[in-house]
Amino acid sequence: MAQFRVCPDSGFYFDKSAEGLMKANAVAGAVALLVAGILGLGVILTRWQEVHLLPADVFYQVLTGHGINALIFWIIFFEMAILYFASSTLLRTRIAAPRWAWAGFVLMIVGAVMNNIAVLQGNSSVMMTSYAPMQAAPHFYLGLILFAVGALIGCFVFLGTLVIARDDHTYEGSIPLVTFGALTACIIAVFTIACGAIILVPTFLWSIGYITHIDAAMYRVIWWGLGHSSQQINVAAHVSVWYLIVGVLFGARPMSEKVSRSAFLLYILFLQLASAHHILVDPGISSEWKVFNTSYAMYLAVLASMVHGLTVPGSMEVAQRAKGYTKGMFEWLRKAPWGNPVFSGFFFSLIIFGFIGGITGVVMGTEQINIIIHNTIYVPAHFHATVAVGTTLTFMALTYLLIPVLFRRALFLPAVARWQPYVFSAGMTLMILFMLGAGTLGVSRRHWDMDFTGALLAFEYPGTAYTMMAVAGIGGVLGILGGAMYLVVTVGSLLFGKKLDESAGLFQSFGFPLAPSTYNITQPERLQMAPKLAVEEHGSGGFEAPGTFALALALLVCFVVYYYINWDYLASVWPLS
Ligand code: HEM
Ligand SMILES: [Cu+2]
Repeated sequence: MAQFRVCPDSGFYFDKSAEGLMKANAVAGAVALLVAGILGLGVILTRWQEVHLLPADVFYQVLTGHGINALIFWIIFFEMAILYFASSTLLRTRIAAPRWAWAGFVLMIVGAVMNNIAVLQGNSSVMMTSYAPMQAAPHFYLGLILFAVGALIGCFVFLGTLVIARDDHTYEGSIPLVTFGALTACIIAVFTIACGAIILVPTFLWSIGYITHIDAAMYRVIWWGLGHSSQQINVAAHVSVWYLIVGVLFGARPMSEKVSRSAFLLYILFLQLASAHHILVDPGISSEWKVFNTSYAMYLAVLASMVHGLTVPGSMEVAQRAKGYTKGMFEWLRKAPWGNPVFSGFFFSLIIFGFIGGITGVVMGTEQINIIIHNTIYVPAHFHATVAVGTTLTFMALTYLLIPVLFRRALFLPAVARWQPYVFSAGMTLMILFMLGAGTLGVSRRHWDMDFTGALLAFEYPGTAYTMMAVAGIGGVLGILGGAMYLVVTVGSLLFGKKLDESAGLFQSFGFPLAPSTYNITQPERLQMAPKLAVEEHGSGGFEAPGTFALALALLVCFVVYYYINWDYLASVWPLS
């Protein structure tokens, strides 16, 4: 029975059932992003002290909803779409157990809606981390548990699909790098969801009264097994998408497959351990463990990201140079398709993830200097560089790539799409940099009132802290505008975009298959192993990506200077001399 179609523009094969799942998950993710964005506006307009939009209780409620919808629901729905794409489309195989995959999707929807209802009802404003002994309504936890079970089913469908592809010999050699990266993400996801179950199931039972006590320290350690590892899923997923995008746009192949694969393995081996930075000031946890985590384990984890940060632009540079863009250090970059949002979105996410997210991450991960900014607004600044620009912007870029290929629609308002990555990156960068500054001055995260109105022990921040939060506010509003542009383009494309396939109607945009005659391929051609790359063959060809090397050195210099500044700052806060 024919069940595959081939996209005439890209050459990607789509299995009929997998295609519907990709669409449905991506659309559900976009809805969560919409909710998160609206709530994010409330958050940032409250933290901008001169505006101070929301009253305290609503602020914490809105912050809870913002964090969960953005970090959990948007990203994980979208990652499910990526898992199905990376397995079934990239390996040219039918998907395993599509009914199970749909059941998982339904569970995820039910869970997400249930959790949002709990937050909306107002007695679950416990933040995304829901630290015990703060207690939320039972359906807050139950929603998260159902969502996680659904996602776990998706992971097993992905693994099953890999097995089918291997048994059917749909590809030669080992699985492609992008699929390998997705596999890493999936393995970490299973670990993550296990931690989530270990801690959230008892917490749920506690909320309905079956368990009398949840140990706060235990909760935090295990919860971060979920909270931190899930960020590694995101990194593994968006790095895989980077490889995909440079492959599609430039025909680039990794500089060295082996090195890139080893770097993915480092994620599995070390990043979970690195979760200690979240509990560095917690009592009851040994110093040895903290020190081990914030030194060796963290460096090995960071090393992996640095390898990808080098080989992704490096492979793009090699491909561009092969096309003749060899003038000077940076012609390959100057002549890149800057007007194509797939490229600009990917490249900005790479740069901001590396320069801002990476550097601040190492600073926060270092036990000694972490103490300067622990629990300040510096922390959300850091992770907006990693997840809101790194992961989210990468997924936005991928969406622009997928709308014609997967949804068979042309982009709606292409001029808006072209500017979207610029507006979003500019706004977020402004917000991030100024929140970093305010955090260094001590401004707390998750804090409704910088003025400490009516507090018994008054405290006054320097005037610059207020100014910085105001500039961050302006940046945040600009970032929200960029997010809104993304949603206008994507939703607009799904509803009104020019049809690239006659049967791509309204329902097809939300998961229904195209006309039966489109699926006219019974078994896609076998995926051939690509010939060896020239750069992999000779031993001493020199470093063929000097521009990338220069960028990497610039990163190193920024890091060293900034690291030194923080140690210096620590010495002045706490005189050692
Ligand atoms: C452009 C839109 C965005 C704006 C203006 C924004 C603004 C903010 C601000 C100001 C905070 C910190 C509040 C505080 O600690 O007092 C925050 C928290 C947070 N944001 Fe965003 N954000 C945006 C997009 C995103 C995205 C895309 C993600 C994830 C993919 C995200 C994930 C989070 C998370 C997880 C928190 C922490 C919530 C908590 O502390 O429990 N945000 N956001
Ligand atoms: Cu972490």
